[in-house]
Amino acid sequence: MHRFGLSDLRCEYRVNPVGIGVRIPRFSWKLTGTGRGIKQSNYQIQVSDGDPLFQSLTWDSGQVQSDQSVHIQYEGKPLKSRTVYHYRVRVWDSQGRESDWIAALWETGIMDSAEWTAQWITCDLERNNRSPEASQMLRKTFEAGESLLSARIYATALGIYELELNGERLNENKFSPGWTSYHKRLQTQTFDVTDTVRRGKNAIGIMLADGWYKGRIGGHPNNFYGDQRAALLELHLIYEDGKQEVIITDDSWRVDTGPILMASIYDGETYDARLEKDGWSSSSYEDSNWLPVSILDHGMQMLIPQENVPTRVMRELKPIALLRTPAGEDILDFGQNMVGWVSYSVKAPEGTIIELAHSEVLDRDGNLYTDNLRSAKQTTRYVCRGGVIEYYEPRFSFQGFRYVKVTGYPGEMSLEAFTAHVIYSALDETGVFECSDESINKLQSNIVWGQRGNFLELPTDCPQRDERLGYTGDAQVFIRTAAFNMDVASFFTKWLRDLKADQLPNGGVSNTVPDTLPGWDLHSAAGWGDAAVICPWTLYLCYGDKRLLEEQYDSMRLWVEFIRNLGDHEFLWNSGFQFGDWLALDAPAGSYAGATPKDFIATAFYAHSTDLLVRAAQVLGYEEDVAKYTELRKKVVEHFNLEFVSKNGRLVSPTQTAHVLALSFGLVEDTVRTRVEQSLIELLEQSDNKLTTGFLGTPYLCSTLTDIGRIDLAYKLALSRDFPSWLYSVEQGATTIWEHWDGQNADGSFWSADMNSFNHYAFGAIGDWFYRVVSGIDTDAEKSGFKHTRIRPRPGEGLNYAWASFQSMYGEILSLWRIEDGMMNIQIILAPNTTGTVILPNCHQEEVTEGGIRLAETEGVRQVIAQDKDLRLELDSGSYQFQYAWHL
Ligand code: RAM
Repeated sequence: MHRFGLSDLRCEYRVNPVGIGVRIPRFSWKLTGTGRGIKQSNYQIQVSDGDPLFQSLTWDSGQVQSDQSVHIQYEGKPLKSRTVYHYRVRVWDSQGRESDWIAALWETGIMDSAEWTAQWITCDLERNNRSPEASQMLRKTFEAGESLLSARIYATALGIYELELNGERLNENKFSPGWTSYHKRLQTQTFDVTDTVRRGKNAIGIMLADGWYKGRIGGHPNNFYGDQRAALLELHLIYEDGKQEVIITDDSWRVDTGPILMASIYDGETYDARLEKDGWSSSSYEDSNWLPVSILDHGMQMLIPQENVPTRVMRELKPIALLRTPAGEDILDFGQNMVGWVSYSVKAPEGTIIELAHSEVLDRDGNLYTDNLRSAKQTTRYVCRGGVIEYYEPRFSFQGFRYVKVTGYPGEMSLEAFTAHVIYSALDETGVFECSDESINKLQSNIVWGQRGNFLELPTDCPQRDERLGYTGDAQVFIRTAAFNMDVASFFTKWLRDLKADQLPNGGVSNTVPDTLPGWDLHSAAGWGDAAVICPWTLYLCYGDKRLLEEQYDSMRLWVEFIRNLGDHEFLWNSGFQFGDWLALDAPAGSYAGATPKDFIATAFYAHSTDLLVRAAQVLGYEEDVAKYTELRKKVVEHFNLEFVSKNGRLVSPTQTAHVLALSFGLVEDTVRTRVEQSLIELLEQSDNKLTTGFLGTPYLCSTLTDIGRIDLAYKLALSRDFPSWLYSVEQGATTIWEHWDGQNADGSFWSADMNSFNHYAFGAIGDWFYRVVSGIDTDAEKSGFKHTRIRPRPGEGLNYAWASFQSMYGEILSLWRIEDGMMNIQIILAPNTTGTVILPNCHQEEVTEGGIRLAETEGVRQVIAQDKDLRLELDSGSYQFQYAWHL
């Protein structure tokens, strides 16, 4: 008998989440076991409020006959705030085997904003003769009694904050409370401090900096969201006898400034260690010369328990070299473009100033290059206290860099003294793609590093220059790749709620979320605003998250209605602000927008978003909308053809992007389609098989070529090392994805100083093609979230093996192909409780074996159908090894 059980219990996608606010949380688990065809037949969930022994239950699902093992909704009594819920699950499989109970927990935060009793505290630094740029330190002492059962802090800030308790930094979270559309939604955090609070006197300290709230953002000077930082905190002490005490932020707190003289997301941090206030967050600290705080009337209605995963230091890197540049600068090379900060230790005389300037690249001469950062300074400055070995690490600013110019560091610099801390939202990595071409593997690594660098609180365009904004277009083109590489469900759920919160009353969508361009007319560009529809749909495909689709549905529909109501043509999108095919190589001189007409692109996206809206309405059973938007899409496609396609099938725009969008979004049919397919190939030939596409065309280029039967061309493009191509940047030594195809030329010069980030994931959307086409792992919209997986490995010239593994919510899905000694070997893994359709390329049933056994006799293979030159198999879960002679 095979082993059987379950593992990885999750509540709202997370293992033992603390401080969440979901009122009807959903549970997921994975079935484990060896062998094929593992299928859940029944499950049982029990939930108890505070009782790990499950003696009193708030919900018992009873034995439910169902194969559902993800997103099962809690159906017990209404949940209470600030409560630990234990839950346990057991399952039965189709052979009647029963698993053990597996238990986990989740804890609610303050779920209703009206429950907050604390007051917002602040201090007008300027009026109190303190520098307004300096970080505030706020503190309060309190007494705790005996026999404490639990202690929790609930907190948030206008700005970003860190907590200390009794002289200790509280936890690993960085940049709390994260970035949301602050006036509408502000996340609150929960910290378990049971072990840190002690009997007798205690002290809490809050460090508070500008962050996104008060710092400069995009083109805005300071104070974008507000001109006062503030903190809000409640400490709940619960004793064994049931007694409760609550310590809150109120006018009894004291405030002062300290060593952090300046902290800015873009510009860096200045820290004067001589101004440290030793022991400031311990109870014995003397604060009589600190200032009283003032109360800020800010309201509580925007408070929501944390939705995103927290931001953390996710890895650390050591410099690989110390460079002395022609300009005589000392530069640390960390070997990898990344995002985070650099810490170091130093022993130097009092007042020594050490400065670290961060940059992504060196210029042609090998000197530090910072022009592409525009106005962002990303420089940290530390003033030594003197006499001892000092350690410095910034707190409230992050940098995008590979190189660090160090000035003022005394004596010989040792690489050992410096560490780079890579910081991003603590997302689990779920995907691996690897193949026989090392440059492609490097490209895949660059894509993942781009995601690490730009998934800090929200999907940003870039992490280094004076933007770092949640550009919707970038997020939309990359989300599918992102969802393979990492578990981005909570991350995007939170971001989409901000998108919805910031959506204009007429359905328009800001080009950055949170909206940092308010009041401008520059919203709702095609391919940007469409994130409102594309992102929830993609999450539905990848995670089967129907609730999110439901939640976002109005926002999706409003977006389509916005387009419909725009301008004077109901079925064409030919007005409003547009970015076009951003940074395409066919852009006319002096423009960032490619040559494809903007109304062509916009109308294509109009049809695409309407199409996805129809699919969402189908999933949700909104029949009226299905009919209504099917009709609308038909009209849009009709008018697209009238406006942009000649009767004989010639597109008005002879660009690769125009052809790719028309084909990929299914806008042309029959003979017209055939002609458009042909012209795409001709266009490629004319440009010597070089791509010319920008942000909007590139993501669909290789998949379109694959769909029209020219996967050979897709392989050629993907494997090309010549400019312009993905591997060109790899050849130039890139360690992340460049914003522009020729960010840096072979001679070391730059295409421009202005729009030239070296960590911009948009073109990294090719990752999706690696996973979905080369290794061939794809979702099935009917049974989304990998309940059923379609696997179609697609070998091509230039590779002799490729494999991808993906940790779905059900467990691992793997596809590997390898051509060796004239044999094709294909390994497939389908997670327990799932099924798959697998297409074995180029073979006949008789010649295929699985684990040495003929297909007809293979356990788990339910159906074999010959399909063109391929073989289509319907498989049960499990691991399979197929083999057959490979001849083309
Ligand atoms: C640039 C951003 C981003 C792009 C917009 C249009 O400045 O970096 O990538 O989406 O503009």
